[in-house]
Amino acid sequence: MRKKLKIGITCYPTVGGSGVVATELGKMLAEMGHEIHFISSSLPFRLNRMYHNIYYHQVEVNQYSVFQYPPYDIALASKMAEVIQRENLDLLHVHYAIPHAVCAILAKQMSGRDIKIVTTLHGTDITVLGYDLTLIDAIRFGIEKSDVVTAVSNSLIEQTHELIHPEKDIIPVYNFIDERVYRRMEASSLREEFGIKPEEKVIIHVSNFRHVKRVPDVIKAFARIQERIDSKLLLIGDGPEMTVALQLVDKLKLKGKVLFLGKQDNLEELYSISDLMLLLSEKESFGLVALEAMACGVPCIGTNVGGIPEVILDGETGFICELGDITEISEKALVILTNHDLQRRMADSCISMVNERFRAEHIVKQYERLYFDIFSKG
Ligand code: GMT
Repeated sequence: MRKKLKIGITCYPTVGGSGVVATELGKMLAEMGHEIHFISSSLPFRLNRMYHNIYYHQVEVNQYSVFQYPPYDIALASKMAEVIQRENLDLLHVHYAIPHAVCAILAKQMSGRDIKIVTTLHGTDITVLGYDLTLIDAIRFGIEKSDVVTAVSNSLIEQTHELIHPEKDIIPVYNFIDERVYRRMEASSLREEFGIKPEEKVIIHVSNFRHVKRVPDVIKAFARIQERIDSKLLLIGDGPEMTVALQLVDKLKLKGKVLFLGKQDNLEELYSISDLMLLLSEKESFGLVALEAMACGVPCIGTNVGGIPEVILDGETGFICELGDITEISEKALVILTNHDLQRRMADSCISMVNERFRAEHIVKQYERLYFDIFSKG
């Protein structure tokens, strides 16, 4: 029988793809019998009830008047070291090279134990912070000193090599979703609640409304789509670009056609009433929301950016368009929305693609194999 591992997981616990993936991974590893210890500054938002084999250790970050900034990194490393010793952890799986991999390396030294470190790169740590010359050495250090480094797409691996030049091999492990949650379901009452008429098509966009998500492009593309076909746009999420989005909707006279629904749980219900997802980002190492939508049978239009073309297969599960090309995006959207057979075919391909390439069980086993490989190499 295989050894059950004691695994510490650290991620940013607030809403965001990396936090979601880290939490779902922990939940599934716990279901497989491993003992999981989340070490983070607040309870990961998907850890919303008691789970067998899962423990949570809160990092307290105090604000002292002598410090200009609260010492999160040091507090996290100290908590990691404490948990490594007290719980006798076998390995730490951290999400983000900085600060989390660097904290794990410090914690390993503080604890004096030969704990193994697995680091997963999600994108922002490389594609945004990697352009900050003052951080490159720290990112490279976090990568080089980890036992295993994974990244969520091949594109992210390429970018990491271009920007950071690590010597270490980086292993691609795609993101996954829990197919038991993300599946097409009967949610027609939601359409009525939102005042969506039976003949109207529904387009959805889900993000944290950061500039890189290009929410204005989503609205501009929708403006063209709704001139040709009865439709509504659901905007899910909140963030720094919200005011810009509200103003643009006003300017383009789309009030009543664009529904701002804010942050939402139970996204599977919203995907289940949608006909098309738009993900038009200028940086995106993977695009977890596209995977969630696809699992619910929603074709996607994404930009030719980062890992998006690895998730949305052009012509099969949606279309890939050039960044900012509103004409191409709206025309491709209309191709899907006006051709019932194509929409149906793409919806079916989406569901089978998620099953073949991004199946939770396979991806979680991939991580588990990587963990065991470290120990078998000694
Ligand atoms: O995209 C964000 O703003 C959040 C960020 C995060 O750290 O949660 O998402 C990154 O990780 C996700 C999970 O691996 C990926 O699906 C997103 O594509 C990636 N975001 C970027 O690369 C901008």
